[in-house]
Amino acid sequence: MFEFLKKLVKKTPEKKTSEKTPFVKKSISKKPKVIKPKVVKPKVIKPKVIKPKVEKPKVVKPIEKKSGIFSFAEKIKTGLSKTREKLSSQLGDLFHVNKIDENFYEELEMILLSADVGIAASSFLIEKVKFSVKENNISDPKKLKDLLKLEIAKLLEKVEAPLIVKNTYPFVIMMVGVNGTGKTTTIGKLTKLLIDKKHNVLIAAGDTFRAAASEQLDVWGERNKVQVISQTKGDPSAVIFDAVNSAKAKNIDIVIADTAGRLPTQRNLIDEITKIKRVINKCHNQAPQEILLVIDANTGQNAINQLKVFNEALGITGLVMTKLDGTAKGGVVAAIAKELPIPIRFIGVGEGIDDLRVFNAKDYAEAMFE
Ligand SMILES: Nc1nc2c(ncn2[C@@H]2O[C@H](COP(=O)(O)OP(=O)(O)O)[C@@H](O)[C@H]2O)c(=O)[nH]1
Ligand SMILES: [Mg+2]
Repeated sequence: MFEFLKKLVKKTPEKKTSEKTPFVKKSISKKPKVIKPKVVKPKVIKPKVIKPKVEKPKVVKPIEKKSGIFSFAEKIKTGLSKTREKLSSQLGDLFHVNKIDENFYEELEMILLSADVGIAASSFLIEKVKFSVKENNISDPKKLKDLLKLEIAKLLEKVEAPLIVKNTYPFVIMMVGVNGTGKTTTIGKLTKLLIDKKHNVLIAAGDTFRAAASEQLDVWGERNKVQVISQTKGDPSAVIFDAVNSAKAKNIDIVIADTAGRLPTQRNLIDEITKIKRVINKCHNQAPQEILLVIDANTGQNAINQLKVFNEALGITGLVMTKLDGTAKGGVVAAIAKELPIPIRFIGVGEGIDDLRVFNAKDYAEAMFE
């Protein structure tokens, strides 16, 4: 028995020791190597999971901003489509010519004149373009379009000065211009813009010469939910005087005064509107703070004459160029910028309440070309 047991005992430890040593040696040397990377791995994975979560909103924001800017510029582009279509087809033909020479410039000048840019502004722009072509060694006529666009934008910057409502309430805006240019319609659109800027507005129906003028203003008043002050067969100065005093009493920020555009003679018209200006000034020594001349873009070069006449009589502080949507004469703003640079505050691109835009030189130049 003992012999047998001894044999058994001897055999087992021999086997154990012989098996243990290689096993232990292997396990000690391998285990820490396996554990270390396991600890590191989850640290690498975690930030990978967080990153895409942070990136997602960053992608959404620029898309929103881009679409906003895009849609605004697009509206001006639509308004100027007739001018752009005409310029593009003519310039397209011209740019098929290979050489930039004197003939090329002469034709370019004719194209600018046809878009009512006017002689002074056209020759000014051609000189600028010629200079840039020499400076930059440009030989490809197609590159000229960008150059021209840039020079027009620079010229138009002279008349880019948006209307600022000064803190001298009531701020009185007097609308003047010849008959049919769009004074009454612009009052309706401008009221909307000012209401959107949180101003309260009162309208004075100062065109007592045309029977339907006051009814037309009532419609715009209702659309904008603002009061329109009028008198049947009243004196225009008296109507506007009442309106400014009423605005003072009611703490209303802005009074927009409509005026007649046609009287039996031009002298009568000028006499009446200069009288209105004096009367407004009696109500408030800083008013009218803004005298807006409304010009129909279809008038083309005659716009300069209208501007001269009204400016000499009243001192025009700003312009509204209307009906740009229906004309190819959109270049007239460049003529104004060159010949009598009075700020173009707004442009009218349609008959709707939202069809008045703040004038911006770069957007305008961009919208003039394809
Ligand atoms: N297409 C277009 N029509 C306009 C614009 N502004 C005014 N009109 C239209 O021109 C006409 C004369 O406008 P109105 O405001 O009565 O001119 P006012 O005599 O100067 O007061 C109306 O039929 C208006 O709808 C414009 O920007 N675009
Ligand atoms: Mg009118």
